[in-house]
Amino acid sequence: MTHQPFDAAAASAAYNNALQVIAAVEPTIAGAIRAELEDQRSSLKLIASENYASPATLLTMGNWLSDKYAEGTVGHRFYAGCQNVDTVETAAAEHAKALFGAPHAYVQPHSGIDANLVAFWAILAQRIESPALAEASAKHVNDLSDEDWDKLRKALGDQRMLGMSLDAGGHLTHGFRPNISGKMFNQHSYGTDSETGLLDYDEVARKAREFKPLILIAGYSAYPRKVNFAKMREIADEVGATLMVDMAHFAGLVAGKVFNGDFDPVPHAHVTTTTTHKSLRGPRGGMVLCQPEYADSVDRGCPMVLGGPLSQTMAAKAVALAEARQPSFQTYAQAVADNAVTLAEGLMKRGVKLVTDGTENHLVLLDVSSYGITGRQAESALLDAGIVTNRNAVPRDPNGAWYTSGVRIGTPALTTRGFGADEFDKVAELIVDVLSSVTPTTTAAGAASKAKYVLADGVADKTRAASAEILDKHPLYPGLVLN
Ligand code: DSN
Repeated sequence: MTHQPFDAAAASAAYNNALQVIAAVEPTIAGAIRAELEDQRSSLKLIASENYASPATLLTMGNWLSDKYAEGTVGHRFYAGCQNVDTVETAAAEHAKALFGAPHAYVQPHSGIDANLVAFWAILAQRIESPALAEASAKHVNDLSDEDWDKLRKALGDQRMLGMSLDAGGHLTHGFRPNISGKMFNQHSYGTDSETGLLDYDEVARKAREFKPLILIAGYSAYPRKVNFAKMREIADEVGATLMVDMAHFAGLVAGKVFNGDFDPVPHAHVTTTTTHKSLRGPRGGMVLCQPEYADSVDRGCPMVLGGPLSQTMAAKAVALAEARQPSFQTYAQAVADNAVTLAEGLMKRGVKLVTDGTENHLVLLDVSSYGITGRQAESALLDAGIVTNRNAVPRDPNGAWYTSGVRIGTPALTTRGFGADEFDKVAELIVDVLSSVTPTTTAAGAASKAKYVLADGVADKTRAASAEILDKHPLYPGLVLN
């Protein structure tokens, strides 16, 4: 049982009463909330970045803390009457520091992108030697003149960032064009070895020496292996870069001590960012942890790049982080990693090609090209059968980022439901049954479609029935009953 324990009778009463209050005003929304619980209960949720937060965490977000403005930091707000927000923000930051052994925690970011933006600006403010930036960062952001901003933009023009390429599993916010980070920074990427699919630290070091980045960024959203952050720090130190780690995907494995020593980013990175809702199993939001020399700049996140903090979400972060500090979270995190290995082995023994031929974290990346289909067709066919995943590019993907040749699958959510080795082996079998039953449709010109397909008759129903059998044995929020 890896659910966070909760009082099912109290949670049922709370949700039934809340839904009654909501339905009296807008029944459509009460209906959608009910339907979402039903959908989540009845599908195999394998999206690597999703999880199920506890009722305590979820309930903490629905209250009057939401109504308070609190721009600024604890004890230094731009609004009066923030004493309770101060309590909430302090509790969340203290839990984060204790859980991750971080010298400083900033819990205001609303999302992972926001956390990364806060980190980028903090690093720029701390590191840029340009007189324009030094002058600008010595002032409070509200005191910058138009002329200061002009100089600042010019000073920022050629700042360099080295991060993992998107198709190797890096993230959009690590300097890629569609994101602001790709406009703020001149970005170069390191990839993975073309044979093994593994991160090649010698290549990272070579590129770092050549490119001399201001920021070396580590972290990923689709790389199925752990990263040696001690090595990454050595590389950063050699070239004078700031090491920033985005641990959004694997924060739960760090919190649960599955990743420790060289593989724990927090003691090695100057700045570590994360989301709180993935493997960490908290509310939807972000967070920045950093070494003391970055703390003042990080704390300027609001109003530098963030709107007023979401006090109700900071409160929920405190609750979820308190949960993650309990020994049971370590059991959960280890089960997430063990289940990923079972899933990987279950898929490989049935003939599926996995990027890196395995996993060391919470996710596996399937290369579905041997089935003659794209990632998009695989994702859609699996969804038809009640298996929720997402398509993802594989390294050097010939089908690009839209159709892709891969499907990314993660274990955090179903492990929360209590799935273990037997269940994940069965999940592997169901996935392979579906993938083997998909045929791309052919266009009028005789080419295979990259999006359309036919799933053999009966496969979706058979898979849904088999899934329902396992899901029924591992109910989501056991004992929580809606009227
Ligand atoms: N959207 C998240 C994911 O699915 O990995 C990262 O931003």
